[in-house]
Amino acid sequence: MKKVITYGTFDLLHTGHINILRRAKEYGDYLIVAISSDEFNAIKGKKAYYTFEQRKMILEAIRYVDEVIPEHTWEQKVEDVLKHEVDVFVMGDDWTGKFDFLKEHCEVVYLPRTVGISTTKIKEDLNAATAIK
Ligand code: C2G
Repeated sequence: MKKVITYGTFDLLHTGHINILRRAKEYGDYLIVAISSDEFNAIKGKKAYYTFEQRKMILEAIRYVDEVIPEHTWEQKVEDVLKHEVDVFVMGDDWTGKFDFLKEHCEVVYLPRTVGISTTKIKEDLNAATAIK
């Protein structure tokens, strides 16, 4: 069984997230998603709208996702790849090069981001719409 892993916050789930999850799954038979904990999001300078538990529940409902694990630190990736016997690590290309150190343990793939959508844009558009009312 070929195992794939990807990492992220996945807040306010949108088609950009779905695209990368679908494409990541195409690299194998089993997709693990490591979702950033609320505490790790704070380290990333992010404040998710949904809690870790809510984001985990939403991702577990996606057909491409086989397992959801927590992401607590930047450093856990090598341990995760070894522990879960991962063959392929996939991330959006905004991260190109940042995780090349994993190449000694697994294949590293950076996929093009979906243009025009992001959790930040969703929040900004909603705030703007509310302001107009
Ligand atoms: N993504 C995408 N297209 C978008 C938005 C996001 O392909 N329009 C991808 C990102 O490149 C990332 C994944 O969706 O691979 C999750 O995005 P975020 O939830 O923003 O995750 P991020 O904050 O990049 O966290 O250790 C890695 C970090 O946890 C990644």
